[in-house]
Amino acid sequence: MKLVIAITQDEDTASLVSKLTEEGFRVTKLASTGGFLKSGNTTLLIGVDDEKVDDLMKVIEKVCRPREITTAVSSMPLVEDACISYPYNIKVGGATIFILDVDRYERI
Ligand code: 2BA
Repeated sequence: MKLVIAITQDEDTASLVSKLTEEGFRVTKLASTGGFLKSGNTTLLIGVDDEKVDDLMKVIEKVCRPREITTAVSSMPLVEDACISYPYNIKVGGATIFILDVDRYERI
């Protein structure tokens, strides 16, 4: 068994969770925050049999799409309490995925 941790954009979460549930995957949804943009994203925990991992990846690839986001980045302070913010385009991926081996899985 594998634990798939998928960090996704909030915009894709509702459709992804619905599609995964529809396809028979069990999902836990956590609200999370990206360290770089400091804005909300969603972390999904999905426990899945080894042979189902490829099917799961296909669903994630189908629903989650990369987006270019314009964000304000603050420069180094010029003088005390004053700094300049400037717009910056950044490409956020459709999903960041970690796949871990599960030693033991129990539902009690
Ligand atoms: P954030 O940390 O808010 O990052 C959002 C996007 O900003 C990233 O998209 C990437 O394009 C850019 N970015 C992140 N760190 C950067 C850096 N040090 N320098 C330049 N650009 C940077 P993604 O790579 O698609 O990541 C989307 C979200 O997935 C991240 O949100 C973070 O929450 C998570 N993530 C990505 N890689 C991770 C990792 N290795 N470990 C844990 N979480 C990760």
